[in-house]
Amino acid sequence: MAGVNPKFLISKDFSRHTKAALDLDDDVVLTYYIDDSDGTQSLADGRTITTLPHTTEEVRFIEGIFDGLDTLLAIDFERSPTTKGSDIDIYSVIDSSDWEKMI
Ligand SMILES: [Ca+2]
Ligand SMILES: [Ca+2]
Repeated sequence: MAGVNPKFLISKDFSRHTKAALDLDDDVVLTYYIDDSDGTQSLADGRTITTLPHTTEEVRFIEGIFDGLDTLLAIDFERSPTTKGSDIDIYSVIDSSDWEKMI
């Protein structure tokens, strides 16, 4: 906590600002999509990826993370059945068209 002025943490302006930010977040819903495709598909940014379906355990693990975040944060997380309109897309990628550039 070195360098943090305690007055800053309890100032009225600061708590008002925090409250305003939280009120704003009350309305925010982030949707996530868990991909289930086996094969090759194109992403919006032009990359081609090869994916495997997520296992039941992986899906439960991912849902658990978002459920935990939902409880902790004012933001709500909802699972989307399709990639269209989802804010976060999750793929189980085994190959990507731009991976060779990183080697
Ligand atoms: Ca929440
Ligand atoms: Ca999406």
